Amino acid sequence: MDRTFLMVKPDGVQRALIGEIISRFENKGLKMVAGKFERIPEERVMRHYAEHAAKPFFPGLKAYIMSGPCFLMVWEGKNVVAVTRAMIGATNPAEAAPGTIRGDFGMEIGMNVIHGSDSPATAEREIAIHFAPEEIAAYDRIDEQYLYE
Ligand code: IDP
Ligand code: MG
Repeated sequence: MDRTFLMVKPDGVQRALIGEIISRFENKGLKMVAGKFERIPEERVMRHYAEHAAKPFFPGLKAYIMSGPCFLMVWEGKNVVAVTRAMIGATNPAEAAPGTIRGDFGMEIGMNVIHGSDSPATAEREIAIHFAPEEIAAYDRIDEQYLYE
């Protein structure tokens, strides 16, 4: 089954949105297979956001992600990367469609509540940065026969 890396960012944690966000993905039919609550060490923040390291917003992004604990997750489901990116919405919450997480819960691009991998290859890379294989627990959900044809 396809996997992705999702993370409630420090603003989402402080605004007590972890439960709401998990509920959205659970209700959709996706399956959480790993989760942990932590302040991400600098070295992993740098690896995670390596593609943005040279951009002008990077110092602010790094300070934001390290400003408090995050809730890091691995989720499984058919086409999970595209499905969760659609549910998360556009990068800038001011432009994200209503009904998406960023559209419903954010105001500005620098405080956009949640991260989601943008491709299957990115997902594999990001999962490996944040989780050891033994932290991921595969299992069957009892409703899978009514989620998948
Ligand atoms: P994404 O999270 O929707 O994939 P990316 O372009 O990969 O968006 O940017 C990564 C993160 O960097 C964003 O989620 C946001 O937190 C931050 N970011 C991106 N662009 C800006 C900006 O112009 N100003 C401030 N922060 C930004
Ligand atoms: Mg991205």
